[in-house]
Amino acid sequence: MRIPNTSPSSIALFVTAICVNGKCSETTHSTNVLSKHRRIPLTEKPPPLVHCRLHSSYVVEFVCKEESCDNESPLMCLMCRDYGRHKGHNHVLIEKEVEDLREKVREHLTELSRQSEVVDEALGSINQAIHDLSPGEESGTLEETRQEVRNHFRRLRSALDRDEADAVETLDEHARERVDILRSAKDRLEAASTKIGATCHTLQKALIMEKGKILDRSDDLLALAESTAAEKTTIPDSSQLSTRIAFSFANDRKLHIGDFIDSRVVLLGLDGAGKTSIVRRLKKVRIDAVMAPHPTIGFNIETIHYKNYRLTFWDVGGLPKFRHLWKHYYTNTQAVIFVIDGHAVERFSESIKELRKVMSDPLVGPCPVIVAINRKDGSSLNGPMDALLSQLDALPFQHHFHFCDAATGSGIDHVLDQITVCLSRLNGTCPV
Ligand SMILES: Nc1nc2c(ncn2[C@@H]2O[C@H](COP(=O)(O)OP(=O)(O)O)[C@@H](O)[C@H]2O)c(=O)[nH]1
Ligand SMILES: [Mg+2]
Repeated sequence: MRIPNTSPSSIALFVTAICVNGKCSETTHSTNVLSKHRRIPLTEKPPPLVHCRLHSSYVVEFVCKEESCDNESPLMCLMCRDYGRHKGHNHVLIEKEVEDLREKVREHLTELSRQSEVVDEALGSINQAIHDLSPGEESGTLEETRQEVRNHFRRLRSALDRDEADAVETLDEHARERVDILRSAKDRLEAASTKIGATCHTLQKALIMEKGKILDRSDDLLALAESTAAEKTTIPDSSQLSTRIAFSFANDRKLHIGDFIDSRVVLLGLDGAGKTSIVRRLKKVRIDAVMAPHPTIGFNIETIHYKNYRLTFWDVGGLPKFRHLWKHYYTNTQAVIFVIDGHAVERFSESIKELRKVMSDPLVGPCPVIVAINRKDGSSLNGPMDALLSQLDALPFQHHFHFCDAATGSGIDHVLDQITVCLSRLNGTCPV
């Protein structure tokens, strides 16, 4: 039990009760000294009184509200208010000020606890999102989305497998029809051959007959010879006997079998860039990696069949003294392949200069230009190669570029595919 200090301004004397069931306090307050004291529960115990720092026997009762007040503390006792540093200052009761402040603190607390709930909720959501997006988790949206992506590709693969099977079936069907036609032609020719053989045999025997006998049979023999000779024996032409099959694909990936389209492709580029080697590779001629450099004088011509194209490649000499002749080759051509040696860094700018000249010549017309960067697979780009690609990008003419390597053959198919895609666009035919 404790009796708090009281100031002279206090009106009541308070005693706090700390015994749990109150018995102790009742006993204590039954004495003469304390019987007049009022008892209140500990929870209602008033806060300790604050004493004025300047007038220690006075309790702080007011708070200064004077805007221009420059006193160290706004707390005022009666002495401060009536005679001291806060004399004449606006002021309010300390209880009111404290209550206002408590109200504000309560409001802040309410707001902060609301914010805390929001933050906790956000933290929960972040944790859930991290879990859902973390690779390796068995459940969660990443795993679900992965599954959808895999399903997408599974569907594409099975659609592609179906299209491939259909395309091969179409090809087999075409081959079967061709074989049927060839077999009937073969049957007809074999029948004709048998008949010709029999007739020849009869005529040969007639040659050694006695005079009377051959004359007796003269009408029969001549009629047989004439009728056999008159029989039509249709010999298949070379197109029927050609075993190359021209094919293309429609947008829906259906295989179409038709005729070959003839196209001319010109290979240009500096001497030593690899033009002749690329043509040899296209022709599937074995290339020795150590083939000695051998500048082309004039040009080489090679024809290859690819999909539904019969492509005639004009491999033109690239030495400086021949470059003024290039225009005679690219006039009216269907495609240009400009070859750059991907290792000859010191010749990149010369290559770009020549490429720019070709592409800006109106004689090239709408023909597609494919830039083949030879001796390079594109996997290890370095500074000069980056710079070359930027220069190619900056050219104000449409072109396509591919990395290739004539020595190993890598990337050559892409160049070929690009040619046929460009030619199909140009011809308005099915893309291949
Ligand atoms: N290692 C390597 N050497 C190549 C490649 N392409 C061409 N060469 C060599 O480079 C030299 C010049 O090639 P060539 O085809 O004659 O160049 P062209 O003047 O443009 O026709 C030859 O010695 C070729 O063997 C390639 O992709 N890799
Ligand atoms: Mg050459």
